[in-house]
Amino acid sequence: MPDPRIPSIARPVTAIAAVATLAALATACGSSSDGTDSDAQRVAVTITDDGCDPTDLEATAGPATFEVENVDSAINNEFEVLDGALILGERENVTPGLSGEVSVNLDPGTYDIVCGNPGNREPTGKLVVSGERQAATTDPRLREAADEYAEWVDGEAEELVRRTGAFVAAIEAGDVGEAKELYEHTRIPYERIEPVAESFGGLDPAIDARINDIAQGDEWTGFHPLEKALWIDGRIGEREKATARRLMTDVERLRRLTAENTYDPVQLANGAVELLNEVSLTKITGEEERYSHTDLTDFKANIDGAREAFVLLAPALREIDPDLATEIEERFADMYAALRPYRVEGNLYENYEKVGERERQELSQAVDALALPLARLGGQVVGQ
Ligand SMILES: [Cu+2]
Repeated sequence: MPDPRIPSIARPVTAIAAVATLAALATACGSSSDGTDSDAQRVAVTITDDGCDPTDLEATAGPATFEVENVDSAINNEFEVLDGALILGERENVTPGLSGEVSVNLDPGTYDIVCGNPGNREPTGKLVVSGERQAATTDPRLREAADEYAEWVDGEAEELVRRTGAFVAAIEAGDVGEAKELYEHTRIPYERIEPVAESFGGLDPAIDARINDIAQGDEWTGFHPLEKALWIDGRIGEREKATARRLMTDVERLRRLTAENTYDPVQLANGAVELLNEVSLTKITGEEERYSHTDLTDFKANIDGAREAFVLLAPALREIDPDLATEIEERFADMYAALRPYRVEGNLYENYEKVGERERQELSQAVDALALPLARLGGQVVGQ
């Protein structure tokens, strides 16, 4: 998936670590609906054509909120903090003129940072975190939320393995009709937990890459080459059977990784935001399921995944910031109301080709309206 490396630009190391006045904000954070978040330190970073400005960042261990701004870069639009191959936090889709936030709990150490785009996620600089390791979360309700989320993700991964097993069996049997029947249903648990898969580096591209994500000479694997074979070519050959077996191995690996994974409450909030980003970047556009046109079913699964994370955080959020809790609740209700007319049965939704331009716009607006308050969730949860 990543494109050839952009040469790193030699630049003097500038660093900022904007530490907010802890005491003042700590007393105010019980009811901060004014957009001021918890007592996390705030670190400003600007996305430019060349990477991040400043190129390298400094922070102290503990909760941190990165304020990401894109003034005028038409090339780059996302910011990531990487712990080796793992994505610790990211903010995507920050197009020119926009800004956004991502909150994370930082342990001491050196991290790679990326100011890039979906086609280029090569590190552009470093983040150096000093100080003592901090306990991530002290609020017992948030810890409970994170534990319950881990269990839920596990259950979804298990369901994914089960459904993929049936789908792969149909491919192995060369049964195009049966495989097409199972495809849409099979992908639902994946789309619900996609940010977790994404956090494991190469696993998401292996399972879910589209043809345009693949660098020349790289092998295209996962669901989407099978989608193309089923809907466009209408045939299953040895190559597709091999792709299906590889897919099975990859989803089993995902399940093993989720089984031992634990979460920081702020990751639930970040995952919810990423799912909304997924919807606006790949579902509204019809990019994700361009052969089967099952985008709306993925769309609903992404929303369900975000909703699960929110529902688990909600009891704590209602005390931290009741207005934000209510606002997110209402926007979720609007989102589901906007999707409802397209429901076919169960969790399956209308063929996206039948959804007109104006209707797509309406869905997109509901997503944006939900994404806005949801983006403030992480800042309220981090450091609690
Ligand atoms: Cu996807």
